[in-house]
Amino acid sequence: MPTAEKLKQRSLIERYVPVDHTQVKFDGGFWKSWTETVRDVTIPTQHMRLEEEGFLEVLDFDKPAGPLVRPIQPSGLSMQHFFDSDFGKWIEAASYTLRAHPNPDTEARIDSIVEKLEAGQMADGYLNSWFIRREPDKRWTNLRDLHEMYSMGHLLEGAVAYFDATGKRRFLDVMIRAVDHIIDTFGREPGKLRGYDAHEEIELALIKLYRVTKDPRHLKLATYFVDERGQMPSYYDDEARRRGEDPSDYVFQTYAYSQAHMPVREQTQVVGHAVRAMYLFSAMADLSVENDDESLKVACERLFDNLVGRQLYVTGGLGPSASNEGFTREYDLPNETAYAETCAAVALGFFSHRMAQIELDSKFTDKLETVLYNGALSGISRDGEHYFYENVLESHGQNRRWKWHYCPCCPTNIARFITSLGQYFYSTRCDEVAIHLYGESSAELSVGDTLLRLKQTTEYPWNGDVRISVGLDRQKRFAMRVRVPGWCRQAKASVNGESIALNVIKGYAAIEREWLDGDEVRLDFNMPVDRLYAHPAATEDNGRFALRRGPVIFCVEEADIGTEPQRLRLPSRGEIAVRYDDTLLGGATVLEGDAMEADATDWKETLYRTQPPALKPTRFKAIPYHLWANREPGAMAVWLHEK
Ligand code: FUB
Ligand code: ZN
Repeated sequence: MPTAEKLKQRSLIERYVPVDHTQVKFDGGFWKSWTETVRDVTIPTQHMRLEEEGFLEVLDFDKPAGPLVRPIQPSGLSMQHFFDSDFGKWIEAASYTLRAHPNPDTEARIDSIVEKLEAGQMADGYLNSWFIRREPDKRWTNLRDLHEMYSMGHLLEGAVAYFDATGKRRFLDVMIRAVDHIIDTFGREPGKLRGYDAHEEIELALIKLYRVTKDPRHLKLATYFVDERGQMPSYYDDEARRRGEDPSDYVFQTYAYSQAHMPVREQTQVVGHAVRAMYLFSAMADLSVENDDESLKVACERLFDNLVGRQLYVTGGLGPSASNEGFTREYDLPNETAYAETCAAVALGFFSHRMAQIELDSKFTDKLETVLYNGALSGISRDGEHYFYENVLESHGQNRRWKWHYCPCCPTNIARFITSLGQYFYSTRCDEVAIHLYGESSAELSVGDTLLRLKQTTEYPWNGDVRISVGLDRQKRFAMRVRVPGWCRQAKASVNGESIALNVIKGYAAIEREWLDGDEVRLDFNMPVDRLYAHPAATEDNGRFALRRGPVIFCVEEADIGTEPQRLRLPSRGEIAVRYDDTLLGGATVLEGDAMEADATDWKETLYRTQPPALKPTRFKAIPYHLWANREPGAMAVWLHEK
């Protein structure tokens, strides 16, 4: 039997470590304009919104709290309870831009928030603006509904990112004191509360903190929160009784809403609130590595498979229902009423990415890529200052992007995803580098003791031809593990012009050799237009297909065809033309082809009749789903009726 210590060493050796996001630069291609827009437009305008909408006023600890701007909901929660999380996430997103693009103005804004947080922090370390200013006597009395640790978790992630970017410790120290307070308050030791927050988030934040501080107490607390979740009798029942409430009056009726209905290792189906689930699973994946806990890895993989196999929209959106912001029954994937919150897609990106570091399998990175180009990116407009909270797959024109949202959790989430994008491209392990994502970029990474420069030249995702040039100061033997995307059925590769066979294992092919400076790998991922069909149990999609090319899912928008796409019937076979349209929202690939349109001209005032409508020939144009709703209002559909 290997000792625990040996197991720990083994897992640390086997795990892939993602590059730091600053090691990858998007100096051209698809991501250049998105990353610049988010840095130069999204980050400053989000701060403006936080100010305009009074979010930052919650930090005026020296003034009496003003009237509520967000009413209390039936659960007892006001969105104001978690305003801290919004600027915490904004700080995190902004911090990711600072190392490569120092910005004294942004730093000053962050410092001003940190100063206020520090001034408001209670003597025992407690830090949550709502409770400090409004209900100090109620702190830690309702973990089920009120998001105390969710907010602290986002502040903590912000503090770690800001420390990382600037080396300034102040915010980090404030948050370490807050964590010390949580350690004193929660746990299995006598005298402590055996609670955990119903909205997961702090768990993954604590692991980030642990990776900076190496303080085992930080890891222990994260482990405790994950292990304690779902233990019976439920903490939330006891807590409700202590508040004088009947636990059965719980608005959401089941603790599955918070993945707290059973211990996490026993869960087999992804249930409840989608963002919560993805944050929890991300923490579980991290802990499986840090604690070398195979049982958590197994649970994560089972849950991932359930999600992807039965509950995920083709766009990578997840959580179909508004009523619980989450999952319902398996295969319930309504299109027009899809909730598919941007935060949930971003968080699936976090979860998938973590899983890929534990086990190099492109089933994980395929989903990271799907959310990246589709269900998460659709959450932000091309101008970088309008957002979707819900990412429907079909609309009659009623869905428009918001300048800000009543509950603005999504804008800062998509911002932090894009400002830290580089980390998702590569990871390393001993003498190996794994290439997960493709896109025009240049990177500097360390493979073993050697500095490696990788430059990707490509029009990806519009084109599957990727050239990767290798820069080395001295020759070096290592394995380059290249991902062959799951959507690609025909991949070719060459090194320095000589074809090589790709031996693909779990979606990655290793090219191992003595690499020299100037070597070039060429990957050619054949990228046909695919018609995708859904499982028959996903009944809304019966008789329809979705168009995919490479990692991009397409949709048809009324703006391009002058009628509702729901009226079209598309042929199940035949050529669909691919064209790069440089006039479309900064340039994008579009798909075009023949279709039929249900003709209404001879229907007059008739609503129903015994004759089906005549079909008249027309053309269709499909654009990338992530670009929809950036032009005039109109209908849109991802799933298109088949003729
Ligand atoms: O409750 C905090 C955040 O706001 C959740 O993660 C989102 O679903 C939204 O409800
Ligand atoms: Zn959100």
